[in-house]
Amino acid sequence: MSNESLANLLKEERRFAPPAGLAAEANVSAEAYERAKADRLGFWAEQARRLSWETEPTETLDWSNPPFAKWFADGRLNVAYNCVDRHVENGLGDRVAIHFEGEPGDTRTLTYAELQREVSKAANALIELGVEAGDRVAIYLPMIPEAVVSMLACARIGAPHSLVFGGFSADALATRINDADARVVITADGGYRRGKPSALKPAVDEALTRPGTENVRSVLVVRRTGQEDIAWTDGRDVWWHDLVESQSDQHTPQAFDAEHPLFILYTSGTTGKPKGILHTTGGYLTQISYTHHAVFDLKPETDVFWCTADVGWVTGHSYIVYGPLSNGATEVLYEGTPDSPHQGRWWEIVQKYGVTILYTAPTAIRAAMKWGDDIPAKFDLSSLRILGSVGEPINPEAWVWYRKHIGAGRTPVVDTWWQTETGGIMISPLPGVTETKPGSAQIPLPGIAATVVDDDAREVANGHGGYLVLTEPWPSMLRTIWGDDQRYLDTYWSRFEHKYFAGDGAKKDDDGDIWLLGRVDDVMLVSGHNISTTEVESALVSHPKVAEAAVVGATDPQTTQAICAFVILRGDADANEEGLVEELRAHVGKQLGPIAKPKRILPVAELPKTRSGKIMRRLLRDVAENRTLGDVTTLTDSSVMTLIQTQLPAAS
Ligand code: 6R9
Repeated sequence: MSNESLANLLKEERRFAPPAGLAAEANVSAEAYERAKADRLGFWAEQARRLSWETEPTETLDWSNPPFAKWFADGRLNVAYNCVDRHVENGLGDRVAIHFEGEPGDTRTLTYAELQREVSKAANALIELGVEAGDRVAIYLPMIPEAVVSMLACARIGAPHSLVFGGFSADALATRINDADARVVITADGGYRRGKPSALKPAVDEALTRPGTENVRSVLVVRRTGQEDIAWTDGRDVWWHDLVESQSDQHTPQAFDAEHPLFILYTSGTTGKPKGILHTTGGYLTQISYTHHAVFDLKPETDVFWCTADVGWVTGHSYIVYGPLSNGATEVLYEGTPDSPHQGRWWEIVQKYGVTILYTAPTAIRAAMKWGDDIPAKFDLSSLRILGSVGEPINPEAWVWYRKHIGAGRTPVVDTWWQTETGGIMISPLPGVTETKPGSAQIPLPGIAATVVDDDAREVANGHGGYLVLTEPWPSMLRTIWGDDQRYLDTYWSRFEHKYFAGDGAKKDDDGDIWLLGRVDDVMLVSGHNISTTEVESALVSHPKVAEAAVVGATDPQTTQAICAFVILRGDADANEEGLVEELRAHVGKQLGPIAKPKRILPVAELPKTRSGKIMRRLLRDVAENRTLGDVTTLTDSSVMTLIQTQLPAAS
C-alpha cells in the first residue's frame, strides 16, 4: 500500500449484545482480557494447565532467538492421550466423541472409549509399518472417521502428519510428499462427493511415480467406496481392514517434548512452491484447547459441536480434531457437500444431531442465501446457540442473514480471524462478552497482541487502515517453514521489524475494533486510493439481487487500476435485465462513495474457489486483464474458469 492507507469506506452501524443467559453462564468473562494484559505469559501458563502433562513445564516462552519461539519447552506430553485417553480415564468413555454422517447417509458413532481403541490399533499398525517418532506420514483421505483416527495415531507415536486435501491432484500430492519426505501415505479407495464415489487411490499411485517420492515404503488404504477396481502394488499397498483391524487395541502413549513437531500443513500462497507450515505440540494444543473453550463457550456435557471444514484445512486440524477432542466435546463429522442430495442437507444434520454450535465459512453462508430462506426454514434449528465463521471476511449482509435465518435472530455470531500459520483463532468476539458488529472480527483474544500499522510500521489511529500485524509471540504460532528457515524470516518477519506480517489488509474503526479487508496482494489502487476488495464486495452483496461478489483491480491506463466485479445473482434475479449493471454500480456508489464504483460488472454463474472456500481473485485478475490463467491446481473445480471465460465476451 504505497500511496494512501486503505480508504475507510464501509459504515456498519448494527450492533448485537450477547444474550443475557449466555453471558451469565459464559466460560470466559471480560476479566480474562485484564488478566492476560497484566501478565500475558502467566495467562498462557495457566491455560497450559488445561492439558495433562507427563512433565509439567516450568518455562513458558523462550524468545531468546526470535522469531524462533519455544513454548513450554521443558514440558512433556502426548497429544493423543490428551484428546482421547484422559477422557476415558475420567469416566467419560461412553460419551460420544464423533457422530459421523457419510454423504450417502451411512452413519457411525464413536464414543471416547471406541476412539481410544481405534487410535491404539492404528498406532500399532503404523509401528508395524516401521514408522518411528519423527517420521512424516502423508494423509490423503476423505472426511471419514479414519482421517481423525490416523491423525491421532500419528500424534500418539510422535510421527508428524501432513494432510493433503482429497481434492488435490497427483501433482500437488507428489510435491507435498516430496517436500516433507513422507515415509507412509494413508489414503482410501475413494470418497463420496455430490452423490458419486470419487476415486483417490489412482492419484496416490500416480504421485508415487514422480521423482522425490521414493522414500514412501507403504500405502495404507481404507476401503470406503468399495466400488473401484483399484490397482495394487504388492509389498507397498496394504488394506486398513487387514492391517489395522488385526492389531491390539492397547497402546501405551509415550510423552514427547513440548516442541516435538506435531504436523506440517501446506499453504499455497500466490507465488512459489507451497509452504510447509510447521506446528509443534505443547503450545499448539494449549491455544487450540483454550480458544475452542473460549470462543465457542463449549459446555462438553451438553453441547454438540459441528465444524463443517475439511480435515485437510487448518480449520479441520484445529477445530475438528485437536480443539474439540482435547476438550472432550461431542461433535459431528460430515463427509459430503451441503447440497447432496438436497440443499437442506446441513440443516437436516443440525436437526438430527441437535447441533448447538456451528462453525462454517462465509462461502457456505452465501450459498445458503442464494438457495433461499425457505430451505433452512423447513428444519428445526432451535438447538443452535452459537454460530461461527472463518476463512474470509464475512460480508455484513451474510452475517446478518446467518444470525437471522440459521440462528433465529438469537444466537451470537463469532467471526474468527486466523491463519494456517497462527494455528488457532487470534481475533474474534467472545460470545458472552462482546457486543458484536456484523462483518468485524473485532478484538484480539485474551493473551493475543494484534494491531494495524501503516507503511512505516506505525500503529494507525482509530478510523484508519493499513496492515494487520501480530506484535507478540503466541503459543500456537508456526515454528518455521519446513526445511526453510530463511523463507520463514522473509515471508513473515522482514516486512516490519519485530512484528509478524499476516499479509492481510485491515482497519480500525472508531472504537478501535479490527475489520479485515482481504489479502494485501488483492488491494486495489484506484486514482491514488487503496481500496479493499472486501468492502466493494460487501457493498455488492448488500444489494438484494446479489448473492456473491468477487472484485479485482485490473490495469487501467487512466486510474492505475479499475475495479472489475464478478457477481453471482440471487435465485430470482435475471442477468440480462436491462439497467442491472447500472443499478449495481449506483448502489456501490451510494454505499461507499463514487471512487469505489466498479468500472465493469460481470454476472457469472460460479466463482473460482479453493477447497477451503476462498475466492481466487488472482485468476479473475487474469481474466479481467486477458492473460493466460495462472496455476489452477488448488481450485475445487477447474472447469469453473472455462465457464467464466466462455460467459464473458464482455471481458475481452
Ligand atoms: C483459518 C484459515 C488464512 C487467510 C487469512 C485471511 C483469511 C481467515 C478470516 C479471514 C477475514 C476472517 N481469513 N479468516 N479474513 N476474516 N474471519 O482460513 O487459514 O486457510 O491459512 O487462510 O484467510 O486472509 O490471512 P488459511
